[in-house]
Amino acid sequence: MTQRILVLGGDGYLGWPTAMAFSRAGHRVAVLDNFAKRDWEAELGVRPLLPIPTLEQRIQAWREVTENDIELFVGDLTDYGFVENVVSGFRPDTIVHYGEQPSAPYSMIDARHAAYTQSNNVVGNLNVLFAIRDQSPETHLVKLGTMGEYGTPDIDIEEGYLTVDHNGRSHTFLYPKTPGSMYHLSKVHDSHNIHFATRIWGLRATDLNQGVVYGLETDETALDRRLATSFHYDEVFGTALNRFCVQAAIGHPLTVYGKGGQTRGYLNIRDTIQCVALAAANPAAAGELRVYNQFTEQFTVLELAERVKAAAAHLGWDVTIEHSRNPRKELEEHYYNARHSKLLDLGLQPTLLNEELIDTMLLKIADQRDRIDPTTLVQNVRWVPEQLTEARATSRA
Ligand code: USQ
Repeated sequence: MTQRILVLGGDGYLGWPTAMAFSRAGHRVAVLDNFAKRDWEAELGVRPLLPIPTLEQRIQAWREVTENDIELFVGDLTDYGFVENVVSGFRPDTIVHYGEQPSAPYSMIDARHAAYTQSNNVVGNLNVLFAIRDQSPETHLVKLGTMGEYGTPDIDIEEGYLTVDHNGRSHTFLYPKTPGSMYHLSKVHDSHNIHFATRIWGLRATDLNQGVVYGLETDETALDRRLATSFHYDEVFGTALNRFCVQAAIGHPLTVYGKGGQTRGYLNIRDTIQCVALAAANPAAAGELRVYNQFTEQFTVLELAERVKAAAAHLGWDVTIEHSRNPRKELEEHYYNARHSKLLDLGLQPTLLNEELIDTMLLKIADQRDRIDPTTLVQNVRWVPEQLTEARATSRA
């Protein structure tokens, strides 16, 4: 069935490819963005691997290449009047919400960045919930959460909910959250607000607890250079596997933090597109919050680095792995077993990580070698400030 789909954060790494995929599938698509990511890039002196035209130019290119239109709303989700106008005007069947500050390191820079991340993300999401409630209560919200909301508990991670037996009685709660950064905390707060909106106002929502995404191409970005997505490799916005591939391409040691036993769920960007399409095609009922764990495979960071090293060796590149001091505070060896069957049940066909896929990524990245800025690979954002570490060490001595 054709839907009216509004993609929040439509200028981003995932938002733009998602918008194109829905548009190509015949849906009426609008994107919304305030271009904040481009400001954060300027603030930190980093830039995406590939040149990214303005969103207006990308929409124009999309029209030229496919004869499909994507509508554009420029504005800030923290401005309630703007959000209400967009929702009442466009009346989306589905809102796909990626419009948040997505980086854990960015949120840990200092008080200002933590407060910005949490207020931007939480207030923006709250405004979306109120606008749906008051202007378009049948709209299905598909919200990008994160696997990092759960943290790394010493028990199996269930898909959204946990039933607790206590003193002879039983109750099902949202699975307990132990997130590892101010950014991941913002998504926990969002999840609770969305749960509230489904319970109290009867809204429909799906929370996608997504793992770490990798990859630089989808079927649609591959159609034309101007349709490329904003792929980052710097310490703040780049994610593990993407960074390791860029590091391998310029002969920089792969930056495994600490022991490297940190285990996370991972997925290919092509699977993000599939998962979001499946979530949109299977809307939650009124009053229901569906939660899916959106990843296809789990790896330790050291395994990922070893795979990149092996795939690079296949191309004749000599890559080294370096266990650098971990700038984050996280477990480096831990139990991790997260359920992820609901999207497979809906028909997800996983794109699994293999050597060929890594080699394809490495070669595409190598084509852009002269655009890579190695000075942004290590930016030293620390979870615990140096002074505090020293003070704690002194007080223990
Ligand atoms: N890591 C390294 N070396 C690096 C970069 C990262 O060892 O050079 C380690 C980190 O310490 C961490 C793991 O790799 O243990 C993943 O880090 P990441 O930077 O790839 O991902 P993360 O900060 O967790 O955040 C990313 C996205 C975020 C999304 C999240 C999904 O930026 O938007 O929500 O992945 S998840 O990790 O499942 O929470």
